Amino acid sequence: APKILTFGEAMAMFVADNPGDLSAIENFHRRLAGADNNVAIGLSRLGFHVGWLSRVGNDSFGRFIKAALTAEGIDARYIHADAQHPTGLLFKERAQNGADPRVEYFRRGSAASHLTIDDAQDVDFQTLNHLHATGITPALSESACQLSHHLMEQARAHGATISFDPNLRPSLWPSESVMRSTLNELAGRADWVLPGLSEGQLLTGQKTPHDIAGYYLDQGASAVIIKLGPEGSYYRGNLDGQEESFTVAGCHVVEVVDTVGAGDGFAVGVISALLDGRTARQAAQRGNLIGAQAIQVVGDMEGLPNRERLQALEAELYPA
Ligand code: KDG
Repeated sequence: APKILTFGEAMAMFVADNPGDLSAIENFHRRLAGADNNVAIGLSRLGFHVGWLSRVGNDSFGRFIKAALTAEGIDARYIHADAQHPTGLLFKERAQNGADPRVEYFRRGSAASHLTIDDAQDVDFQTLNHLHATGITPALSESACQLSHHLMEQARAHGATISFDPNLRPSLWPSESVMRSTLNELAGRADWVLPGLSEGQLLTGQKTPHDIAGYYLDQGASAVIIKLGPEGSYYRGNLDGQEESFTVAGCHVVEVVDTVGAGDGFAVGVISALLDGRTARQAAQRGNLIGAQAIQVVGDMEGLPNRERLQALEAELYPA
């Protein structure tokens, strides 16, 4: 059974061939999207045995998702088919000049929004080392939110570590206050909390990385790593024995092609490094490094490196 588990909604994503408002775009390229499955792909490329739990529709896009993830080496045993509801879709503007592109979702009522606790029935928690959760899944529906709580609770009860990326998607939530309280509650179940700076500010009401981290450390996290964009990342936690905090500089990026997926790449770097037994500093560095790879391509996950490429990049950037 998989050693690492992620869960949530994957979508077929249509990226506009040209810049401009989507209403005027005729041609799109199809890719794969979904924050949690991006993380699954990144970890699988690094050689981890990863499972991804979800529901996909009994349609061409559901088959596309399952085939794409299987081709990436992801264990598909927890991908359930839902004959009643369609696979979610997403359309994305062509990004320009490094700005965040706009997206339009067609995912309300999707197969993945019908995820429930029942979908976790067959999960083998005994063999699980790590669970990665995002703040998108609990936004999909009440039942998907219950599943998020359930998986985190069970993972913790069985001694697995848990990472949590809040991944704020305000348009998917009924209100900002529900988003805030739900995500803070879920973060309270995690060991490693990975917000972006503005996400952390919005969720905790704190201003500085130090205070945002303090909020989640008080809730029981052992590490908070805050993404600072081009400025790198900030770590505060007690992973390596005693509490420490530091900032790790960002990586050089040749050209920002599309920022979407940076946070997922960051999570891949942090999780893989910590599971590899690296220090907190090395984990923050690897998060920056892989996040920087993700933004130099149009899609979310095309830039995620395999083990060999990662070793070459690390040797170049952080010579021993
Ligand atoms: O992190 C990347 C995701 O934002 C993208 O793949 C789409 O999952 C997605 C979402 O809900 O925005």
